[in-house]
Amino acid sequence: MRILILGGDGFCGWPTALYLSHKGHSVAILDNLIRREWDIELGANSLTPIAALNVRADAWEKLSGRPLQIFIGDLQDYNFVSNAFQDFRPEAVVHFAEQRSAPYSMIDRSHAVFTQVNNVVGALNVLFAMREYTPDAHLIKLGTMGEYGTPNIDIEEGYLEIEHNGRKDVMPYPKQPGSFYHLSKVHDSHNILFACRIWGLRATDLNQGVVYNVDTEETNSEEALYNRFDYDGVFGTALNRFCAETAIGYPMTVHGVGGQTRGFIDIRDTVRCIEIAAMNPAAQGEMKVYNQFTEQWSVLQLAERVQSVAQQMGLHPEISHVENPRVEKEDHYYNAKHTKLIDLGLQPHLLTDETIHGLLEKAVRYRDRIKMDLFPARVRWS
Ligand code: NAD
Ligand code: USQ
Repeated sequence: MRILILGGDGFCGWPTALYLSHKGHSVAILDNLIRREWDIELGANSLTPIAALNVRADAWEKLSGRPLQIFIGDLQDYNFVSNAFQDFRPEAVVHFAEQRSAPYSMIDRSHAVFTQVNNVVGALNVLFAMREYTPDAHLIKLGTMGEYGTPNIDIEEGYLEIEHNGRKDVMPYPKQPGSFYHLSKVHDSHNILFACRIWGLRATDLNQGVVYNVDTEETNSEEALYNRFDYDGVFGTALNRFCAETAIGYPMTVHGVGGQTRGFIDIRDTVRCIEIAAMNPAAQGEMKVYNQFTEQWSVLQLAERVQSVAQQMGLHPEISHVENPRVEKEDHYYNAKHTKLIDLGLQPHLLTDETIHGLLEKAVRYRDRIKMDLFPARVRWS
């Protein structure tokens, strides 16, 4: 298939591009490289060294013999988006290209506005380009489990059957997101559903949980292909941050009591889920929704898993309960369905001690690159 990866220079997009290229698909990457600018803005860096996009793409072509076509530009620029769609004519479009940090979206008014404009306008431009140039293509859009929030009932995969005053209907599951970033994903979901309904587009909305681990077989094959490893308080996510912190003896930053429970997924399963979605396109006019995670953990449970593996490695892991900078429930019911991708053939990499060991090892190897002052999460919700 001809697959266009929007956001293909990012944490999920780069390994997905290589995985699908390795599987024999014709892959193009579209990215405006803004993620690298946010690192500069925040004084942050990837724990692992990451090559420039043209350098990593050349390294991949040299290794695999498979070129990656590159489009550098902004999804907010419709002329650029139109040209890329007319040039590449994708059969599937994988959309990762958004501002994806909840803390970044909560810094202040301008970061909240930027996040929602970037994400909502970018996704709208993709929908219009698909309608105009590739109406049969399949949109695979990254949403997030955080769209649902933490309701006191089971979370279904996208839709909920409701009975009201004696009548029944199937409707989008109610959304109670926890940041302006997560809200942008809710807005996208509504726009995509509407575009499917009125224009007959096909789409799959993947409500992904928190991604952990860093590399896939392809990105691990040489240093020029390494994936980014975010560990700072804005873009770093729970388990990976705990490993980076432990690697230099910094106490793991569990927010509050740590009972916050989320769905988690290994990056190796992320790339496979995208492949599964691509191989099972939605029908014309349909928006499928899958919950893309494999296990639920509380953040304290994750910290304890890291602690146990790190002790076996002779490290000295500590867990600290820092004041929670977010407004979120720290002790709550959580039971989210996630069977649809398994039914389609996903064989999950569940969280093993070996995976945590690998992450800790990588963090120890690059510990000199860690800037300790990036660990505290300083962005406050209230
Ligand atoms: P990332 O920030 O590493 O990558 C996003 C990429 O998109 C970056 O390379 C960035 O330069 C590019 N981009 C952003 N805005 C753009 C624009 N307007 N035009 C062109 N390119 C643009 O993020 P990620 O971790 O790879 O996440 C990818 C997607 O998956 C996001 O939509 C995110 O919401 C979703 N997701 C991520 C996680 C996670 O834990 N990382 C979990 C659930 C869902
Ligand atoms: N947390 C800690 N300590 C830390 C970091 C986080 O206790 O050092 C807690 C947070 O308070 C939160 C939970 O861990 O309760 C998850 O936070 P996170 O930073 O790991 O992830 P989150 O902000 O939810 O966002 C990440 C990605 C985002 C994606 C989302 C999936 O950055 O793009 O949408 O995971 S989900 O959480 O399912 O919405």
